[in-house]
Amino acid sequence: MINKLLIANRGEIACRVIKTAKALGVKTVAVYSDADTQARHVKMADEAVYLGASPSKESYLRGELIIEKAKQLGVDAIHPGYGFLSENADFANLCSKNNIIFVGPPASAIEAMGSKSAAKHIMENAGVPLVPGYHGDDQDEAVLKAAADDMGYPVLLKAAAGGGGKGMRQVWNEKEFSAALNAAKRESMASFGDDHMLVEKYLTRPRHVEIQVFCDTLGNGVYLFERDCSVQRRHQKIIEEAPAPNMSQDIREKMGEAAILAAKAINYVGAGTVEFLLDEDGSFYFMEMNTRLQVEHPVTEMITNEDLVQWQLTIAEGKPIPKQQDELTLTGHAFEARIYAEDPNNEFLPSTGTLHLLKTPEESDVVRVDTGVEQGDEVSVFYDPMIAKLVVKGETREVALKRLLHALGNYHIEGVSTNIEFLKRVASNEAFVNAELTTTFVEKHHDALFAKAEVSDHHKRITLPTIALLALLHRENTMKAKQSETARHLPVWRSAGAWRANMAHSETLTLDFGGEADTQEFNITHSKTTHPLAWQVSFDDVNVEVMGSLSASPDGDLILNAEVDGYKTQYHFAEKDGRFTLFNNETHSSFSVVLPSLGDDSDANQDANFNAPMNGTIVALLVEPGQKVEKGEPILIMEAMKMEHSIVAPEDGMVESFYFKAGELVDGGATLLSFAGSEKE
Ligand code: MV4
Repeated sequence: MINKLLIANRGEIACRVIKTAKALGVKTVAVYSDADTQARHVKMADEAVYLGASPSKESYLRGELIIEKAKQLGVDAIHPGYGFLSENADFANLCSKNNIIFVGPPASAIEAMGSKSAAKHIMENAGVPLVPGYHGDDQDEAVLKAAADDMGYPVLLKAAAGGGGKGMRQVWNEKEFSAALNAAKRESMASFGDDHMLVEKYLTRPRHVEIQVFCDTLGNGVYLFERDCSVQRRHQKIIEEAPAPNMSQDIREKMGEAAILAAKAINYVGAGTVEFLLDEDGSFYFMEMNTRLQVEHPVTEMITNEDLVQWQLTIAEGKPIPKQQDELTLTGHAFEARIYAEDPNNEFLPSTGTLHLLKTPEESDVVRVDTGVEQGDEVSVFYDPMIAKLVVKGETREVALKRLLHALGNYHIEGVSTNIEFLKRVASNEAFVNAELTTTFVEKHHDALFAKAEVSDHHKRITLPTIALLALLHRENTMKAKQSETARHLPVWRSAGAWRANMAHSETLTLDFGGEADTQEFNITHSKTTHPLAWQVSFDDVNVEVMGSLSASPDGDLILNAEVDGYKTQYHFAEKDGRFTLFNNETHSSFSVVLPSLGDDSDANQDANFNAPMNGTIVALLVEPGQKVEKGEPILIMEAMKMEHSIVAPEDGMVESFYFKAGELVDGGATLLSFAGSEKE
């Protein structure tokens, strides 16, 4: 009986395993490194033990330390998750030697699947279909070439010690064979210290279809149908789905039975995944077997309504698999999109930083977010930059896909680059919608997936004016807040075109959207309507009235209710260090306000403008003409629109003369004073 479970992992899978353990009343122990001291999985577990420094080999890969901690805490079982020690036969053996249940397959099964060529020999003997090819020990070039000639070109050279796409090379005709073979052997020796090669018939448009299998210690084995993981980039899965689209029941059953054959061939126990290449003609071929719970297991849970971690724990306790094959049903369709902190515009390199905005789609029985992070967490360089898995289901693939797109539209992250926009592109791509899936999907549709986003009419006529509205409303709020702090001397205007609250004349508002020269200027005039928070916004051929209000929801989300040219809708927004993010299901935009530069003295005076921005009354002259003043020092206060405003010195210097006395009325636009910068004195 498992009463206490240690999860030898981190991130979303650790949280996911803890969730099921808690539901079963199993006590949980988390492990953590320096970087994960405040991590979500540590907070979710009943207990947590420190392993060491952030690099995995100094923490999460320290098998002996993990065992030692497990024994100290009276742990019955260890769940390895995926990655880290999950397919480490030595660690599985170490658990057994210390009478700790390893929630996974026997070490012998892990070892058997560790070598791709050994795995193929085992499967060949078990009658599992393999891609036509040569997997022999005789590595003489003539033997390999003869095999290639016999099966016909194109062929694929694969490093026996390789995997996950490493050490593969296509050969399109016999003339290329010798050079390609020697290059592939050199690469394999350099990468894996071994240059054994397999030669296979190259399937040019295969699908990656994998079968979820479960075997118990009593000889039972079932498959929980299939997942299509064809949409990959450089062997990184992007979106997975279950079941595989357009999969016939006949092929499903044949593939499932082949997967069970494969599992039984290695006396498998626990959760396993048998990967196949599915060719266009419906034939399928064993690729490899993964001896762990896969990242994408949630789509299988969605269509079977089974908890696969609960199955793992049940089997690890020596009990039979919870259901027989004929009790398992496939209902609906599910997708999983992997949300990554990476930059699709920069070779998908990982993006690190603080998740200062993390707004996830609302969860339900059809929308699930498996994540290991919370708002404010750091995405570090030490680990896989996965932020979450977004999993949705629907009665049909079409419904599920619509839900996926909608949920992606409600996933908002600031602080790191993410692949969310890229995921939306994939999910809305016509070929994807039509389930035209092959492992070459991303390269085949590269231009569509990576084209620069066009500025839509909606973005130009609604979103951009809304962004200007947010900037203006936020300024108003800031002004009022400061006013209430009796900060009367507010440098609300410091030079032409600067920010001015409640002004009654036009100004230029410049917003910076990031990227080179990606700024937009807006001409703003205070609308003639009676509404105090309405403006006329114009740029290019757009000229609309905007109005709205800012508020906070009960759970603290900041909300903008906007009306642009009569179109009303609601947005969430965030602001941090002057950078704004505005978002709703249709929109996600980040920007900052470009304040006119007052920094360099050379143009301070040219830009500085001492004109009354509106009708008002001079309240006080704060310095004497000729008196030296410092940059930013208040020099005049006037009252306008029931608010006091001050003009501050744009630089060190002095007021030469004032043109009005305290108490005098001034017209908007009247020059109030003349100023000489210190350089000119
Ligand atoms: C293949 C293949 C086409 N023909 N074998 C890629 C990594 C490893 N899982 C095996 N892989 C492939 N083996 C033959 N005979 C195409 C791939 C392949 C691939 C397979 C599954 C998912 C994505 C892939 C991306 C590129 C190539």
